[in-house]
Amino acid sequence: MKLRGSSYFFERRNVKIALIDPSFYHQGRLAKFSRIGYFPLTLARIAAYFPESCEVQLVYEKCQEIPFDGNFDLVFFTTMGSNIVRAEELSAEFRKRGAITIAGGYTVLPFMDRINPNFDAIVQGDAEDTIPFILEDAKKGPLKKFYESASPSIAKLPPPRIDLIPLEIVGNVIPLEISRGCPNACDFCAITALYTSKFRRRDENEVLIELEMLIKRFGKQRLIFFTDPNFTADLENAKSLLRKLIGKGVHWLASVDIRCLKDDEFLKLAKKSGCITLQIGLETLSLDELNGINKKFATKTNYGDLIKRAHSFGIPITALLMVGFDTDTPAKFRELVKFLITHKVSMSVIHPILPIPGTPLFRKWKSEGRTLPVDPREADGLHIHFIPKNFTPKELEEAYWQMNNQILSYRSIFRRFIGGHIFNNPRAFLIMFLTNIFARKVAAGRLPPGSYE
Ligand code: B12
Ligand code: SF4
Repeated sequence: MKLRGSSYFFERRNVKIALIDPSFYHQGRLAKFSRIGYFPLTLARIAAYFPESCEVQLVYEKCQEIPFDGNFDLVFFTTMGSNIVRAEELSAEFRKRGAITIAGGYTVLPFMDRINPNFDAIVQGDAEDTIPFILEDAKKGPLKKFYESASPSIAKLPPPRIDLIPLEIVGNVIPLEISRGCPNACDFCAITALYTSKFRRRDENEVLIELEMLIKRFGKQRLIFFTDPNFTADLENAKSLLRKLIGKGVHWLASVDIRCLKDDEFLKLAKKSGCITLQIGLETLSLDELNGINKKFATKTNYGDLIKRAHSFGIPITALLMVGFDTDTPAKFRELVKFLITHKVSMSVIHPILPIPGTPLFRKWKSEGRTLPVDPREADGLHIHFIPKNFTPKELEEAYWQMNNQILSYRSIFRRFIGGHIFNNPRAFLIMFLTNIFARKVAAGRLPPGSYE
């Protein structure tokens, strides 16, 4: 018999660990996919922090069954959005079977009070400087209830355990991490809540070695997505990396800060090194609103001109936008759709504003009495958790879906892809065209954007 919280299981080899990325409930049912298109790095990265004496299994519930009878000693859950609810259910099941359960990831902070009793321990922040302490404590006795990362240096990291990722569930896009955090600290951003404005970078050589590992395991045909919140937070280093990617035959996408579009050298390097799209947080067309959310740097740019510039260098743009600003109205939404079509923006990912606990925006709206209680099942980036100014929450939600449908209508897609700009990089624009077709399916099912197979 195993004694929970005792040193028993660490005295033998083959301590059994499950690292689980739970699925999420969608319209009352657990979402299941054949593959994960946008494959997260999280579990493979965390797995690297367990010693050889541990037998580690990664479980991606969106595609795999949960091995309830795996006789695990420790079960770790990563959380993002609404999957926290499923993590709680799974934790209860594993606890019944005698395992110790630990939750971490982006959604623990917003739901701390609720989830506290449902896991043996909760981790806020990175795995690098928390897993070793958890393992140490597990050897001695019960875990502490709460572990908090001090966001350590990530210059040198052990290689992620991509060997543990089952190949058959990996979609077309695979992750590579260059940095963590973002110096910009926009008022609404989850990254600001987790890391404040602390920005950390990995050693370039290590990144290149990891890239070779990815190519070896997954092949060159898949797109590399840089998981960085802001790939160009350090523009010179980003350029240095791109120089080294040239000639490797890879294709990639990344989230960047709009100011990089002013830099000719960056745009040339991006095209030459295989960029398929740059995802840019435009958020809104209103300069006042950009100032209000502390994204002042974006007010000093002209979105239309910079998108045109990117196109002239053969770089398709993915616009990341939010709805629910105080000055938003149905007329403003029509203006936004018109802007995206006129400027032939290849792809748009839109979310209602999410007041995330820990952000300045959340604090402001809470003090104004505008935040609404959040059912964690609806923390999926698609529901409204605040009182908008010119809409009721329900009206805003409907306007949001209507806008998605307009942008992803065949008419809009064709208008955005017809034009001379596509000849500057036909392959990249073709991939983006096809992504719109996949995104139509995702939006028709009212799934979170990016839920590609
Ligand atoms: C890939 C990705 C997705 C993919 C795949 C998700 C999946 N699990 O299959 C898709 C596109 C489906 C997705 C969906 C969503 N996502 Co997402 N996603 C990402 C992205 C780009 C990369 C994640 C990654 O691989 N990071 C690299 C790894 C190494 O870092 P990490 O995950 O942060 O993990 C480290 C630490 O956080 C920690 N850690 C994490 N989990 C655990 C667990 C334990 C036990 C421990 C100890 C440590 C630990 O240790 C790791 C190493 O140190 C991030 C942005 C980012 N830069 O992180 C957004 C991000 C995490 N997503 C975000 C959001 C908002 C969402 C959505 C809610 C909205 C949406 N986009 O539609 C949905 C959620 C869907 C739902 N059902 O509810 C936000 C997080 C906000 C929040 N508070 O939850 C982020 C930060 C994007 C952003 N800038 O706003 N996402
Ligand atoms: S630039 Fe992007 S990643 Fe950086 S703080 Fe602002 S929204 Fe977050």
